[in-house]
Amino acid sequence: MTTTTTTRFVSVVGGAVLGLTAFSASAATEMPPLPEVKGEKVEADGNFKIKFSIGTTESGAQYRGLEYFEKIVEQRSDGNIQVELFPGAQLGDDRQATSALQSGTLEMTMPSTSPLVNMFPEFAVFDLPFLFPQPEMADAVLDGEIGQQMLEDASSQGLVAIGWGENGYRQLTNSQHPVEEPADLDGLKIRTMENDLHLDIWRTLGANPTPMSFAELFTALEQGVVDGQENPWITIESSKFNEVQDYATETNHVYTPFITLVSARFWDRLPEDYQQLLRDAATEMGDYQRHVSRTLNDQIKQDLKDSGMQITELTPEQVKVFQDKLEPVYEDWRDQIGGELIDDIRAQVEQAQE
Ligand code: EAX
Repeated sequence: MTTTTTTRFVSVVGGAVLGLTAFSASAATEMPPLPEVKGEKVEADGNFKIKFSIGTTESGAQYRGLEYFEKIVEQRSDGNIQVELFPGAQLGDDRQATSALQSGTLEMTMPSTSPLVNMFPEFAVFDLPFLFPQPEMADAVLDGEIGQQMLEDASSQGLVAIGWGENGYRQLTNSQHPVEEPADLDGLKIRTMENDLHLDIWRTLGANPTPMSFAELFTALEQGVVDGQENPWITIESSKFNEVQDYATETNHVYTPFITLVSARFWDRLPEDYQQLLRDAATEMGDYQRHVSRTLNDQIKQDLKDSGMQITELTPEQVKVFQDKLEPVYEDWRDQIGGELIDDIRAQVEQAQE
């Protein structure tokens, strides 16, 4: 490990790593320590088991968040609720896991909002390009009234929505050549999430997009079924997309939230005090998981470079070319998403910018 990486790593997790002596080359993905569990034990009747499934792998920030959730829930329920984690889409991708919650065969999952837009059309607002210039602006919206209302709205159709997390800012990768401007996308086959607005974005930019579930993505990239995809740095690394993608562009084109969902069938069997415990744990998981994701973001970008990926960092002028080209997408989607919601969020973002 180089000195710079060591310094960066130590600065990320502070004194907690000083006791460790050896680092492997992948030490950069070592996670910050899990925080202590705060709060009293919750007394209630019954024993419960939660299977919690996610699409991203064990080495991502999302999984680290789940480990904290597990620790909080198991400790504070005094072991009466046991949480078992299933990363890497082994129990299904975002959509499959969500429908397993609806049928009651799985208790929890934490998908990106984007593949759920067919169930909850207002989620499409988070697919609008360049909506949140800073992650804290997404926090303000998600943790404020709008996000709260959305959790309530999404607590229907056999689901209970209890919190937000972050997948993060999405970056473009591909196997063909560096991309610096929309013209470089001409003809590139880009996998998108199963989401019409994302398809529209990549079509508008001149690429040839195709929707596909996350679970199929690595193989599709490896076999050249698609040339590229887009996901946050941490997801690119934890899914090893860099092994089959030589080029990346730091586009930051969309900020994707994760939403924490519980099966309503399971929820209805829980004593109220345990329901509240899950809500509290989901909030703490969300805060911690955002923290992990943000602390590791730059470091992981550097790791990807070190591993040989050619990363194009765009100047503000270059970003503006993408933004301008995508401005029509706002008009096209305005009525479908709800103009008022878009205006509210944009107003909140502007306020936060001042
Ligand atoms: O569970 O499909 C994707 O690109 C997402 O990152 C997925 O929600 C991860």
